Amino acid sequence: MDRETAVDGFGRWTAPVLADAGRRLRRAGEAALSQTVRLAVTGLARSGKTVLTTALVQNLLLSRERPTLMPFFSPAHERRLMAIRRLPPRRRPSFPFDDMLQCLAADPPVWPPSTTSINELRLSIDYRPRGLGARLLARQTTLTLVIVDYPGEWLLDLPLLEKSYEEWSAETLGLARITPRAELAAPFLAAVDAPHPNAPIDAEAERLAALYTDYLRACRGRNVNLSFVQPGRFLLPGRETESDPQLTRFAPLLPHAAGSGSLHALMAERYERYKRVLVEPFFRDHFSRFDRQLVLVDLLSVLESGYEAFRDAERAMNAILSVYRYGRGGMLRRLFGAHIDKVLFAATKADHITPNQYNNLRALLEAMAMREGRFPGLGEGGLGFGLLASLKCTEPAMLRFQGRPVEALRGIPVGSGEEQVLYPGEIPAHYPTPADWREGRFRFVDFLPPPARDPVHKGVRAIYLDKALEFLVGDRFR
Ligand SMILES: Nc1nc2c(ncn2[C@@H]2O[C@H](COP(=O)(O)OP(=O)(O)OP(=O)(O)O)[C@@H](O)[C@H]2O)c(=O)[nH]1
Ligand SMILES: [Mg+2]
Repeated sequence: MDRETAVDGFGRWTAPVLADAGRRLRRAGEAALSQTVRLAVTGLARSGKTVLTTALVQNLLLSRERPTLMPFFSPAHERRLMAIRRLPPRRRPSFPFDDMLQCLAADPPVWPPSTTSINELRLSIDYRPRGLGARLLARQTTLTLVIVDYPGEWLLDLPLLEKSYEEWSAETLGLARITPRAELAAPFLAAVDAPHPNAPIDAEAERLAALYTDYLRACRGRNVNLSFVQPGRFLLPGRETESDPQLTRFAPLLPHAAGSGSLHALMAERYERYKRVLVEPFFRDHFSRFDRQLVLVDLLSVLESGYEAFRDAERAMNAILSVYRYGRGGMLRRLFGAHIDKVLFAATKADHITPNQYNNLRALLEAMAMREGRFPGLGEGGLGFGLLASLKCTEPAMLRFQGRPVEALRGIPVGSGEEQVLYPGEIPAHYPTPADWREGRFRFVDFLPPPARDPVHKGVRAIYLDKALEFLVGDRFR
C-alpha cells in the first residue's frame, strides 16, 4: 500500500486533496506565526553601537552552524535556527555591515569609523517553533529582525516635547551653573547674563547658539565625559539640518528678555521649530515603531571620568526612562502610540574588567536607573540590566600579588605593542560616593583588538551578546 492510500479509508483520490489541504493549512499557520520585530540599538557617541550591531549579526549568522557560539540565545542553543538571510533595508539607509565586518574581521582587527545617523539592517530568520501547538501549525516560521542603529543623543531630546522654551531654559541654565558644567559653560553664561543690547537679533542669536554648542561639545570632551546633553542634534545634527542649518541655532535664555520681536521670542520660535521639524518626526516615524530597545552605556569610561560624569550618566539614563514612568498614559504612548515593551540597558566593553567584577558592574547600572523609582510603562520583566563586550579584546588570566592569586586580564594595552597580563580596575560593590574616586580607583586599561586567532569566529568574539539578545527578542522565537 502506498503512503497516499494509507492516509485514510476514503480511497486514492481523497489523499492528495487532504495532503494539499494540510499543506495549505500549514502555510497559513506559518504565515500567521511569521512576525517582524524591530530592535533599536542606541547609546551616546562611542558607546559601541556599530561594533555591537556588526558583532551581533555576525554571531547570529554563524550560530546556525555553530549553536555553541550563542549558548544563552535559546533558538540557537536549542538548534531551532534553520536559515538566516540579510534583506535589503526598507525605511532607512542601510547599515554598512560588510564594511564594518571587514574592519572587525581583519587581521589584526581595526575599529570601524564613527557613524552619525540612523540606519537599519534587516534579517530574515527561519526557525522551528518550540511549542507543540505551534509545531503542529507550522514546521518552520520566519521572524524578520530589523535592527536600527541611531544616536542616543536624539533619544535625550524626547523630554523636550513636553517642555516649553521657558521651562527648558530655566532647567538648562540652572544645570549649567553647577560644577563641573559652570566652568565649561562660563563663556556662554557670561553672554547670557550680559547680552549685546544693540546687536541685531539674528547676529546675537547666532553668537549665543555658537557659544551654547561649544559648551555642549565641551561637556562631551574626553576627560569630562558628561552624558546629559540637550538638544542632541546640536552635537549630532543628522541629514535634515544640512539644508536648514538654522534648525540648531538657538540657546536657552533668561525670561526677562521676553517680548514680541525680541531675541527671546526668536529663540523660543526656533526651539519650537526644532521640536516640530526634527524631534517629533523622529519619534513618530522611527521610535514609535520600535518593539524593543537596547541602550548601550559606556559605564567604564564614565567611572574613569569621575563622580560628576557618573552622576550625569545617571541623569541621562533617567531622562530616557522618564518616558516609561507613567504606565499607559506615558508620554510616548500618548503622543505617538509607541509600544516598546522591553528595554535593556547594557554596560559595554566589559572585556576591560575581570569576570569576578561583572556582577558589580551590572548591579551598579541597575542602581543608577532605579534610584528614581519604578517604570510601570514597561511591563513585568520589561526593564533589564546587563553587560557585554561585542569584540572581546582580552582573555582572563591570573597574577600573583603578595603571594596570593589575583584575577587579571591578558591583552595588548593600547600604546604598548605587546601582550601583557594586567590587573584592571575594580567596580565598587556599593553605590559610590565622591570619596571612591579619591585614590584614582577607576582606571581601566584600553586594549587593542586581538589578532584573529580563531578563524571560525572571523575575529568577532563577544561576551554576553547572546544574553542580551535572549532578553530582547528570545520570547519572539516561541
Ligand atoms: N574593548 C572593547 N572596545 C570596544 C568594544 N566595542 C566598542 N569598543 C570601542 O569603542 C569605540 C566605539 O565603538 P563604536 O561601535 O564605533 O561606537 P558607536 O556608538 O557606534 O560610535 P559612534 O558611531 O561614533 O557614535 C571603538 O572604536 C572601540 O574603541 C568592545 O566590545 N570592546
Ligand atoms: Mg557608530
